Amino acid sequence: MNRCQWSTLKKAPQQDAFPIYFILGTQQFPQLEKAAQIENFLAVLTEACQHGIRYFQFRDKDGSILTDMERLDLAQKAQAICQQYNVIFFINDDVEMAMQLQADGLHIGQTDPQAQKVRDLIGDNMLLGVSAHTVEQVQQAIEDGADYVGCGPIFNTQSKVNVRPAIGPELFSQLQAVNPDFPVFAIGGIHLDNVAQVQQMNPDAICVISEISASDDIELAIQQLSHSQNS
Ligand code: TZP
Ligand code: MG
Repeated sequence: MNRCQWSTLKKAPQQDAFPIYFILGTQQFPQLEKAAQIENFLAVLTEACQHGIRYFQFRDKDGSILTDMERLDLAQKAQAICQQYNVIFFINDDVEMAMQLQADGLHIGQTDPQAQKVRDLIGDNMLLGVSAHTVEQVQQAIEDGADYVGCGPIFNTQSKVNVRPAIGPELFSQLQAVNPDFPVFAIGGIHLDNVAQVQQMNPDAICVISEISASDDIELAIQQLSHSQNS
């Protein structure tokens, strides 16, 4: 799979379902032992893929107890699952791992090397996502060759270490307005009880960790995250 095949990640206006971008690492299961964390990770990812997520980001950090070898092995397994279900596979932060696995994409934050440098390293065939929190950061990401920006946290969240304050729907709209043709994904604190507000902002994808990873009914969670209840 290469970047040309995903030439636009922009949601078409007539498309009724919001694409779901699921992010997961073993640190989401801190109450379990390592082997059970891995087992749970794979089971949750498989179920999420079966029920129609569009994107997956492998984000094993922030307290993960895996060794580097175990992390690489798990990333490979996650990639194979994504390939089976035609889910676009991203790696968080790790340029080397993304290149080694030939992932569909890489996602970086503002504390990682600048997107332009990363784009030079990964070449033109890999998708590049960048976290952006201000109008300037969105402009810079576009200039640097990003394929989408992830903007948030929209609401408060416990799922990230050193998380920034919530940006709320108003700033999100300003970030979308930087370039109406550029894909802007919403992330952070999005749950079934507030997703209607997010859907009203018309993001190009809805990104979640805990609403899927901690769900008792992953199928229902994905259905409700992706479909507006008013439509
Ligand atoms: N980046 C900004 S907020 C966040 C990340 C990785 C965490 C999102 O997790 P949740 O559980 O969907 O709030
Ligand atoms: Mg990062």
